[in-house]
Amino acid sequence: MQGTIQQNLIELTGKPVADCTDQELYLALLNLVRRESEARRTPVSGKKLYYISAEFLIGKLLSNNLINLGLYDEVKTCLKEAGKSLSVIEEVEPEPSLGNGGLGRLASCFLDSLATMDLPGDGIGLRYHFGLFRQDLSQGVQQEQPDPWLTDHCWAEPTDTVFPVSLGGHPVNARLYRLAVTGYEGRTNTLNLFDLDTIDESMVTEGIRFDKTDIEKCLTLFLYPDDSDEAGRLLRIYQQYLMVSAGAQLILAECQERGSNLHDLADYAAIQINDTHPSMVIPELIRLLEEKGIGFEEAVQIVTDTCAYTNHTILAEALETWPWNYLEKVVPQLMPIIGKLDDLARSRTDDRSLAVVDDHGNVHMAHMDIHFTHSTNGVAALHTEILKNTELNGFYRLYPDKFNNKTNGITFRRWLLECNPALAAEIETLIGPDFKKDASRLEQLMQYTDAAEGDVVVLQQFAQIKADNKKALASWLGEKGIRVDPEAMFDIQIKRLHEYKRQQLNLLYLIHQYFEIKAGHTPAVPLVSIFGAKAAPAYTIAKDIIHAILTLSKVIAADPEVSRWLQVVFVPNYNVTIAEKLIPACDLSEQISLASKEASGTGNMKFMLNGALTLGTMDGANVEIAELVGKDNIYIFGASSNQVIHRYAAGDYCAREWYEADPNLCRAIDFLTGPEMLAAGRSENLERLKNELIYKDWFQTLPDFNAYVVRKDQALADYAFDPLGWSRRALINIAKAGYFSSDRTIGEYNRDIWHLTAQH
Ligand code: GL7
Repeated sequence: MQGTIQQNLIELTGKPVADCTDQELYLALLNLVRRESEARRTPVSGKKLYYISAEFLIGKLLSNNLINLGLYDEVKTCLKEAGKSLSVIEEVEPEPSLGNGGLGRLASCFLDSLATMDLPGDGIGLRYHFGLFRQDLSQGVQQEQPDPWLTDHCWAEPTDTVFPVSLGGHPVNARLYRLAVTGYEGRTNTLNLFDLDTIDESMVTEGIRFDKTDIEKCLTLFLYPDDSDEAGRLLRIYQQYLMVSAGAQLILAECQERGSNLHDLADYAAIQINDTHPSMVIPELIRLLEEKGIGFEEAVQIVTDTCAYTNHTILAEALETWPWNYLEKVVPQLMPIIGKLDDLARSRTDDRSLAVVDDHGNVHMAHMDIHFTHSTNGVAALHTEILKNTELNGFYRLYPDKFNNKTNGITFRRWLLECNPALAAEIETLIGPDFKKDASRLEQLMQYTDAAEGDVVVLQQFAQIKADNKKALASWLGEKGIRVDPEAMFDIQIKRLHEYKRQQLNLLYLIHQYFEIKAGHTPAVPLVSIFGAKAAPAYTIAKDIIHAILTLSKVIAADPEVSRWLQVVFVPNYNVTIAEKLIPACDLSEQISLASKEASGTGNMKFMLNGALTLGTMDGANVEIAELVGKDNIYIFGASSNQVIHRYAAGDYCAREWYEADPNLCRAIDFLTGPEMLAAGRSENLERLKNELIYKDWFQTLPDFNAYVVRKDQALADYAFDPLGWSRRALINIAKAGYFSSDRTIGEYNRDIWHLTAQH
């Protein structure tokens, strides 16, 4: 950078820093970051990765980019000297809600690691105008509102590049927007987002309603538009096709520019298909290659060699299948190709369950991915084993060499350096700065976890950082009118609202605790239980769970006898920015999914890195966390994945029997529709949830209830009676978190799947 920060800001704003508004400073910093990011762009030679994903949950970018460019401290000081505050200026930046959960956040962590490791790797996605939605809880139930982020000045910049895409036979132009992704002391890559010029934001009325049939006006308004009707499902296919068709054209154009003759495409591009949303890129690439004169069989081979597929879930709902006649409406040009791919797949195996098109005419996107890419990976060790042994066993037997595991990771730049600067500074004092780029160095912190006298000081310092972070969170909540006691234990469950993640199990515990306190059995320490979660707009029970938590929160707040010991907080509109405030302040991390159902989880890793202990089931990456920290430094409970899989297979799980057999459970569930809750909440939602738990309970909450209560109470007691031991165990978690750096994950993808060379 030329000149000081101050000189640059004066040049960009035309006045002294002290005279600028926060808005002006935000824009100036945005432009400064852009300039510096562009200066780090170098032309790519040879192979580049294209990570195609319906979601990129990028979070706010200003601080992150300043850190990665090495400008953060200087900017902060310069602003402070002029009486300004970077954290206040950051408030000006809207957070783009271009993702739904871990899958989208993972994609963003991967982009950060790629750039940091000097690997040429770009993202391809869509420029949704209103993102997922903004969650409003003011009425005691979730209401969805648009979440606009496209202001005049925004990180994604329009380009003159447009690609023609045919949607249901109608030609449209997909415009390319580019967003610079700057690595930590690394190269600058690009997130490519596509959009139509014809989108009409004014179509949205009454929350997030709009006419889903007017494709050219509505296509990119929202991520995951409601697909409970046919128009919604067709809209999703239109979105997916816009993304992959424009993306495939971009890839081919760039590769040809770099010297590819397309026959050798696999030497110029690695394409990672992030879950099944981008799966149509397979037939689309084949179509484009055929248009350029390459025969079908060769095109299939080229695409197979170029593409790889990541599976992120075993839940059937996310393994997309589209009826043939839907696809025919949206992408008639792909149907002959999908038909031929189906023939080809059937020629490879007699097992009809592995077909691309099943006997009912449904197209199985994941099946197409596995047949016609060279790699299929799961996202945590247990998840990959379950795919190989049960869910995708037929495919594993057909293509054993295609299957591999890539345990997820998180970028430590955002999830430690940015969100917890005090902790990062303390670690740097103890072990030096190398952990920022080589996370395995955190292991050196183990030397401070011995019980030796001298370490007490270090442990107390870590405890003090946690206490300060809790106070900071308490004051942030206080500004929103929520008062919490920072001396209490902070217990946090933040993630999408889904029955398999079992926020309802946590809810039942809190009700149980309410009764215990009423009976004079107070917990070992006051507990602040914090939730953050969005429910899919059409997911009724998920919304009922939110309502029940909000109602319980009110009931407890109105009861001084209980609220001295227990507080329940639901933070509205959970997003990346809020996660960055909550995670550094957490004592106990709730990772309580039904074993076998959470593919990996990545919040679990963020909490561990920030010195929280995990209360969890042996599911997803929790299994690897438990192996790394040892069983004394994590609270594990509940049925194992094998037990759960067998229980499903036996088909004899009866929730009602558990409800009737356990008086504590019965008392907690009945409370949902007791007089206290009905006085504060809505009977329709509460009754429905109660019935769901007693008569369905698809995710086996009730069998794990007792074990959960016991383990959680144990955690409370350990925290209360052995604070030093708690700090020691928290530090062990930090020291062992290095494995979960997304740099490690990206290193493995590159070693086994992509084979890119670092280029600075
Ligand atoms: C998810 C999984 O549910 C989650 O366990 C995993 O950590 C994440 C990233 O691999 O992918 N799959 C999915 O569809 N979403 C996820 O978060 C939305």
